Amino acid sequence: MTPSDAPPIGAVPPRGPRPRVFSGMQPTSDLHLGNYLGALRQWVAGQHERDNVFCVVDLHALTIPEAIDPAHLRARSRSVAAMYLASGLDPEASTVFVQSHVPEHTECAWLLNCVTPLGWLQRMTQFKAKTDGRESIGTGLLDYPVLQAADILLYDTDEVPVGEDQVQHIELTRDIAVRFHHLFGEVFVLPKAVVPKSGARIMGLDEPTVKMSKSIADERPGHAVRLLDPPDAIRKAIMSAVTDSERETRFEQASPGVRNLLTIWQVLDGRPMAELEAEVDGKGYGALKKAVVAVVVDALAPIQARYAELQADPAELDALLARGAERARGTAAATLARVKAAVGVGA
Ligand code: ATP
Ligand code: LTN
Repeated sequence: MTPSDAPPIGAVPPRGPRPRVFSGMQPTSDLHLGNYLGALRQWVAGQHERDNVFCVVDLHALTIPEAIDPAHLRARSRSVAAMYLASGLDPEASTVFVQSHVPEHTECAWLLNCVTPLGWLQRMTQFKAKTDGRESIGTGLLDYPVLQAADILLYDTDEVPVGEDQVQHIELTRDIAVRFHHLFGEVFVLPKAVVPKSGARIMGLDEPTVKMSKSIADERPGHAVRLLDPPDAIRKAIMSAVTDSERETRFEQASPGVRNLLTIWQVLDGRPMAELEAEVDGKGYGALKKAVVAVVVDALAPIQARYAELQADPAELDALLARGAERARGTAAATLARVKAAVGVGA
């Protein structure tokens, strides 16, 4: 079919004055400092100037089925949602919901699958990394970015605040939308990734050449600081972070482990890097690590306290997620109707 003989379709609805933001995290395991500094912190910081939708992407978590514990997945989705709120998302300003509660995501993903060349998916860095060394690779893992594209496009999203590792997926989302437009006419808003200037790629404390990640943290206790870690565990992980045998604390000259610690400190402290460098100059890495412990413990204490309060009232959280899903569904259903009309399916 060519655009000229495509059926008439509903136009993209008028845009509100605020940019629409959409983002999500997988409930694969407990969130860590990289998730907070790379994504969650940005979500909270911009929420009152934007129109926000934040999702717990439980269907994405199924793409590595061996790592999933079905008995706990539902509870983990709830606890990741509680973590969003505990980190400062205001449910009045932000719609918070669980992906599988809004069935339009999977339906839209199918429609997008049909316009997505296989080669685009095979080229994704995350797909290559997650399949490396695996014998059996699920189709869901290959298709992961198409479901992510559906998540984003369903909400007429302008901005997607994410860590650096997700930029390629957001670019693919735009490519899929553009290809759909060529085939069937314009129905989507084209989104862009928004990546923080600092903290977009926090590295593993035990191996500063790899990204801090939930899956590695499950296997290696010293890899990450988790947002729910008590102060002792935070101290232990940071004090044993891998550095080097020098005393170099100037960011530009420092080794990867030291840069990572300086980055964490700078983002949470807010002062310019030069001021922090001067504060620990010549004092060795022990002083740097102590400063990082202090700032991380301080940043996480209020989040942990709010999380505990939310856990104490599970019915309230469930009600909030039900309201979130209902609100999300209103937008998602309208977009999906445009998509179906464009391709000529549906009643
Ligand atoms: P997994 O190991 O299960 O893939 P993950 O730790 O990579 O998990 P995701 O759920 O994939 O976490 O990511 C959620 C958000 O956190 C995304 O926006 C991602 O870019 C961001 N993020 C993840 N890890 C880091 C990190 N080390 N530094 C900065 N941002 C990160
Ligand atoms: N792939 C993302 C999680 C994710 C996402 C999204 C992020 C799924 N759908 C939509 C932003 C927008 C990750 O962080 N691993």
